[in-house]
Amino acid sequence: MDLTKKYCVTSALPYANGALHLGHLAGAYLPADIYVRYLRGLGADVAFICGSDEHGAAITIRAKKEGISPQEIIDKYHALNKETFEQLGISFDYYHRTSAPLHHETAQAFFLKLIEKGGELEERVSEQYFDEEYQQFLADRYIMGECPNCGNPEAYGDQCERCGTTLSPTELKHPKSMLSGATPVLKETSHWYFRLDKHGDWLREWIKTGVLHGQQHHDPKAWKNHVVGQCLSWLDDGEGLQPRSITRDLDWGIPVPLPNAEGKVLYVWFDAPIGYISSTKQWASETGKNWEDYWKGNTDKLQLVHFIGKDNIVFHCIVFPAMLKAHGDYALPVNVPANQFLNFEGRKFSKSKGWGIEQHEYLEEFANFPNKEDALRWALIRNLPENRDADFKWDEFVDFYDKDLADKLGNFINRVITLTNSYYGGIAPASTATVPDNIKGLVDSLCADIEAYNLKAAATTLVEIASWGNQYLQDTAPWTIRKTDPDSPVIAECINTSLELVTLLSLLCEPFIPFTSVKIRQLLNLPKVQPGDLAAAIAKLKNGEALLPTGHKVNAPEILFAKINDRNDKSRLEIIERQKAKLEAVLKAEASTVQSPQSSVIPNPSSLMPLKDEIQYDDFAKMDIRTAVITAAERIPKADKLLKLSVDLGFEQRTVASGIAEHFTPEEVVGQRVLLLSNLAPRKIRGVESQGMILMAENAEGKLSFVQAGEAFGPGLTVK
Ligand code: B3M
Ligand code: ZN
Repeated sequence: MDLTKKYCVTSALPYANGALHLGHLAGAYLPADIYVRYLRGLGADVAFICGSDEHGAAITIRAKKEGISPQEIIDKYHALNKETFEQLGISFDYYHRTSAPLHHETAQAFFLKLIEKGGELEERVSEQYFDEEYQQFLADRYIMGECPNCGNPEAYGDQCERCGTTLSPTELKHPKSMLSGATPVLKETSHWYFRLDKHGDWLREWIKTGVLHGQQHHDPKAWKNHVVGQCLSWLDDGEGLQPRSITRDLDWGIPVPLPNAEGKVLYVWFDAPIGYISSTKQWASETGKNWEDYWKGNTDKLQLVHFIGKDNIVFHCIVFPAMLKAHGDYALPVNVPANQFLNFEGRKFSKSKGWGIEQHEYLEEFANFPNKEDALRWALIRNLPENRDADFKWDEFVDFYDKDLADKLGNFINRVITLTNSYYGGIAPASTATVPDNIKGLVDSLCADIEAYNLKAAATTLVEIASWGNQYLQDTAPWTIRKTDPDSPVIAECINTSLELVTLLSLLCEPFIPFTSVKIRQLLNLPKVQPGDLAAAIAKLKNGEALLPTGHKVNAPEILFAKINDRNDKSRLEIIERQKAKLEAVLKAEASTVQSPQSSVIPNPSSLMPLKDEIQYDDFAKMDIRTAVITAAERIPKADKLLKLSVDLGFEQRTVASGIAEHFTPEEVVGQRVLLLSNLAPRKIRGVESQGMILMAENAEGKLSFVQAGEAFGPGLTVK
């Protein structure tokens, strides 16, 4: 790590229209906190920046639903998210908010600079849906209609949540305004477009090779494969980069700072990333720093890193860098280590279905759980979705806590402090002991893993060091030597070596489980870890110097982690069992709704498709439905909901893009017998020419299953 450079580390600005769940924590916040705490431990000059994203249609829709103002919505959730992050030890240097005047000024100045540069923004007139009752143009999310690809009647104007197809409002069939419910009319309006299409060449080279202006800007091999893959498929997608509209007709957002822009605001995804800059400005103004040192300058002076979830990759690797480059004054990110998604007990987090737990709910429901913050941090760290989706399970939460924290780390530390007190009255005996060489190697690999954003691997190494300590004590067995030779120097050597390891662990664990680091430092009678302490310790390891001064007196021992699975005290396990019981209740309710249609609980009508309008036999006769078999399947980059299927019709092969990727893996569907609507006009979906549609049945909870003919029916047969 080059400590002569400054570091600006950002985490995605969460929308202030709802609480955050554990998946958000594992995605963009906890990884960033680990990385920044490590940097601080090295003594780096780092700014850790975040804040609330407070504009956009989603907030106004939430406000309308709750019958309160958008300002009340953002005030509520800005405060909740800010406080919850603090309680969980996510140590931002500043948590700002995009409704702040400073951000409005910063975003407007950014916009005007692009106007002034010329050629970066252009005004275009287009037809947009207008709600005549509300006398308001409709943002994409305010329009709902039938998806032209999969028939979902509740597709939004920008995307179909069912098949994942990106849509534009005019593609929806039977569009309805979500404000009045009426059919909207198309009306001319003008908006400003960012000429993203002019940036494709340098972006492609920058993403592929790390080269910018002919210089090596960053190491492209240091970027995660799935990030580069998504960017390149987006850049190389048939349509390539298009000019992007960056203003909206909305009454909530940052006014467009131009005389002829009455009633228009900056598009939320234009202003939000600029929120990183305004948050840094606010922090710098309160700390006497120069904000430009953290946003301007080449990579031998400044390292800019964005931590995000995978759904924000395009905005952070393509759109925002293009905006920064177009503006001309700003640095570009040297890495965007986006995480994949965390699922919860095998399913997606879903507040409406009661599946999952929000950060603040965890803190409330685990209020009496010892080490609740680090228990959660550790469980998430050991299962971070760094390169593929991961799944949070309560049983694993218990295992990681009991096996890693209680049995290995806590047990080792407790034995060392206890032995130091009982053998030497708490005073480290004279000895030349230092950290063993093999441990130095583990420290190097732990640091290298953090610097490469392999945080899960780094955490595993931390446990390995504690395990080595336990084994070392067991093998040396000072308690046995003491019986016959109480003054043996081996005992002093062993205790001191172990104290050195405990001191080292108090430093190495700080980025991961900071609350525990404080406790270990108390047991060692040392101050909390300070910026630069890790670097100083690593230097001592290299020079073969001891971390603890001879004669240092430790405090009395205290158990750090009482096991959850404790037959003498079920209280901690009961808290976990209550969480699992909540999920069992959700599953039971679902099962009773689906299995007994005559049940008193009528399935949510919007999830059981209402009957469509009556048709004639001739309408049905136009469809040519055939039996078929899926012979191959693969994911489509950048389209989480789609699978690309090869389908055997018996007399020919077809390719179909099917919106089932959230329900089935490619492996699960190969060999599946299906029914194919075989004469549906071919359609290009995310670069795939889709030739037909696989028929699926959907239950009350949105789960899909294949519709198929009997076993004996091979491919190519006609369905009548
Ligand atoms: N608020 C989307 C999200 O919360 C958006 C991130 C903005 S980062 C500049 O995932
Ligand atoms: Zn669809």
